[in-house]
Amino acid sequence: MFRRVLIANRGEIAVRIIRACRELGIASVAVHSTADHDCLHTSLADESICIGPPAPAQSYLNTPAIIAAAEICDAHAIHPGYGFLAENAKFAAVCRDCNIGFIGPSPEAIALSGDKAACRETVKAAGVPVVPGSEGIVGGSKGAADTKRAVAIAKEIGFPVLVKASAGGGGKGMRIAHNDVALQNAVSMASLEAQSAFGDGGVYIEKFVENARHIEFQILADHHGTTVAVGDRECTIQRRHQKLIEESPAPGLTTALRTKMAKAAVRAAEAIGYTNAGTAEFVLAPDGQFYFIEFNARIQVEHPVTEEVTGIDLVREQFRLATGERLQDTEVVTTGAAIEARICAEDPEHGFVPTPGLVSRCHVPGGPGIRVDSHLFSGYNIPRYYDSLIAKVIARGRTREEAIGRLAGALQEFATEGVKTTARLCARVVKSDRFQRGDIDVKLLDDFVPKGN
Ligand code: MV4
Repeated sequence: MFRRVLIANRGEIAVRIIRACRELGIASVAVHSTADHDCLHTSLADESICIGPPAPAQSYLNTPAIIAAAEICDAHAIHPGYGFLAENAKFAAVCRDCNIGFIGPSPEAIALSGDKAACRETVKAAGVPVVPGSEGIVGGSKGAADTKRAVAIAKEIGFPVLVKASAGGGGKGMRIAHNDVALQNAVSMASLEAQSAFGDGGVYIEKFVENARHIEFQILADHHGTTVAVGDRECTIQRRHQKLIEESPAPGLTTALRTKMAKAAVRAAEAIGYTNAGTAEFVLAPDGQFYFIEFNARIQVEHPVTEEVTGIDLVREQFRLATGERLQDTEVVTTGAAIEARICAEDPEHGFVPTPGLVSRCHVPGGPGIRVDSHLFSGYNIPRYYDSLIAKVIARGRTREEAIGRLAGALQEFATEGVKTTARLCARVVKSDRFQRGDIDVKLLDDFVPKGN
């Protein structure tokens, strides 16, 4: 096992990884921006190194600074967490060239899963259903996007269609179009947007699957050809592509459907040449048809719900797999149900504006079946530079009902003095009849988000 690992991240995921290091007997090295000097990851790690001013590009995205920090402290590997450098193929390649382990997939697998249009073709060729749409991109990568071709494809598959950025993912730069004129506009605009946001204007087309649910499968893959799906997650409750509530197992799936989707997820990962922990994302149509949409080459925010129902420590598995160890639990058993609510420092009453600032006092819930993954502490000053996620409250139960009851209670308890959060909003959602019935769709949130937001 690695003796010393650098964590190229901050917040709750950095804390989560430090805890895994501690259990495995790995010395942990935090890196932090000047704004994060007093953060929990900075103080919990065995060592910490300041890597620059708070702008992400000057600290947590600064490859030379992070590699230098790893060299200085003699770290044998880097764990990127999620976001920042986690799905940056170049960064993974630099680690390889510097003989520093990268806790994640190969640069090649990252590059392929990051090219959403190419990934779609690769996975489709392996026999996994994808949404009807364009073969590869409809241009935009070099020169203008081909609006005529987009219209021709839409004619074949029928409106409405989605225009997606090939370098995007997670709904970033996604546009819906209901007719020819709107589609031409959407394709041009999406391509220009993608060019400025990702430096790559490639866009592709998919039929818009109406009233779809977002279901994903956690994958673990070793370097010896074994790939397993270790449970599914329901992630449909999102606002502007930010998930609010996730759970495992996804309610309402038959065993037959779950098995079929798990096999498709494994096949997708194998086609990509994936190793380590990753996630295959699907949309599930109301008629029971499912379609692969993209593959995420990282540990995800919502990984704890899978850990709670499988008993697998996914971050520990990431370390084990990165050292070349074989997968052990190839027959994964899941028990009970787990639900996660993301608590963000945002004000739902005012358009979800971020609410950085001092948390003068706080109370974090506990009790049977409650887990809180967080970097929050009394006196924490939430910096304004980063993502607003401050805590994940995860409830486990023998049944979904028990998990819901526990989560509702825990969210009710959660308190931060000085900053507004999304905790109460999440409590209202999980206590609702619709959520309790498992009647989950993309519109469910509309009933809970205050008007005008
Ligand atoms: C879709 C879709 C329907 N049809 N793609 C993409 C990113 C992820 N956040 C959800 N995504 C979706 N992609 C096709 N071809 C439906 C979703 C989707 C969704 C989109 C917007 C807001 C909430 C959503 C919840 C579930 C699924």
